[in-house]
Amino acid sequence: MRAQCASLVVVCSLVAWTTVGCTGSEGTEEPGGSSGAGGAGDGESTLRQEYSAYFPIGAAVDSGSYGSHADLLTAHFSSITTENEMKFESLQRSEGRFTYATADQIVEFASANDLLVRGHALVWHRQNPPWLFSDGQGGDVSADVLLERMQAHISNVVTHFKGKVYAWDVVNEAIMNDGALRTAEEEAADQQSKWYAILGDAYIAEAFRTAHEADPDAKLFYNDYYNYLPEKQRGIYDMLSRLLDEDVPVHGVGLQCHLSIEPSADDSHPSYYQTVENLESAVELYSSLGLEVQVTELDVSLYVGGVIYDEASFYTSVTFTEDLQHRQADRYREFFEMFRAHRDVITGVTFWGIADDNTWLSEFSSGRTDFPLLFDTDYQPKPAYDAVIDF
Ligand code: 9MR
Repeated sequence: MRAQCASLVVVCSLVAWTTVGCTGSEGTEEPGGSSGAGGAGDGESTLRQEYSAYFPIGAAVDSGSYGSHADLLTAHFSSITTENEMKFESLQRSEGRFTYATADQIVEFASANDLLVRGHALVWHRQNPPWLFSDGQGGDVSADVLLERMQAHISNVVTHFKGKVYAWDVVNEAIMNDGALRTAEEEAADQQSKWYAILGDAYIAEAFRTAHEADPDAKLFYNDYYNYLPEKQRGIYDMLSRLLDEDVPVHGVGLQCHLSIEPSADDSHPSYYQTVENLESAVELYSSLGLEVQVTELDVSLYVGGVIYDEASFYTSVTFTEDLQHRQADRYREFFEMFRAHRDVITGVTFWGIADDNTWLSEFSSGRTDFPLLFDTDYQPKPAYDAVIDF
């Protein structure tokens, strides 16, 4: 029964995608070259076209980048995700006052340009407004009140974007590296979950139920990182399996996929396990539950896990040599081969940004810059782009 429902979801998603995807993926010329401000030149094929028979290709956008990168976005992408603009603190900074203006502008741009919209993220342990978990007197709010606040937020937001946002990351990052649920006891403060502290694991099922009630047509995702870690992968699988057994309306799993140019050499570092095989096993495991899978936040950093970098070794446009550009391209190529091989269950691949001038990986206060996407800081296609489009 479970598998049947989910394959219906996959079919529906493909039908929906076909209606927005470009027809005629007959581009004959080599990509690259005279792409002007980053859009494709005449006769050049685009990512959107080349992948129209596979899955939508998405990009995370922010309040500025959807305008500044409009040429690239509309030429190459068929889906967008708001990078920060639909997070709890962005939409309900003070209780009961919803601020939709920025997100609405992005959604209008998407609808004017035939782009699907993924909503990110309804319930997360980060980027929440201070009032959310507070009783207003210095303590935590009660479980009853927090549950009401969560339901009110999800209902309001999902209803507001009904028919415009086709998929939601409903719960983000609820599982730790060892496969256990994220609790309030995690060592680092920024890893702790107040949702779990106050509501226990019940918040997860309730979040999905509330979102489904608000928009029964939206696809509801559980989204997380490090899916290549065997224990985390098993923990996510077990949680999803329990949710499905309880008839909780979860339709898919998001694999964030913040990758590095190579796996870590240090076996105590999570990215030691960052191989195509390990990620593929996550795709197979989750889809065996009848769930669809989306790659939701893809990028390939130049920095390798477990290696210590300092100002002198931070990459710049000069030290991002041709050799490195081609190694990054090879890394993209091997993952995309796997994604394409699983197009029956992978229903979207989204990059976490558009071009290298605007990436969360260069947000560090240390000044560390990174070059993790397919288009360079001048919006021109990189070798990584060729690796993804030539197959
Ligand atoms: O890209 C986002 C960045 O601009 C924010 O500063 C950061 C704050 O937490 O969140 C980033 O996006 C994250 C996403 O929401 C969830 N998965 C990890 C992403 C990168 O940190």
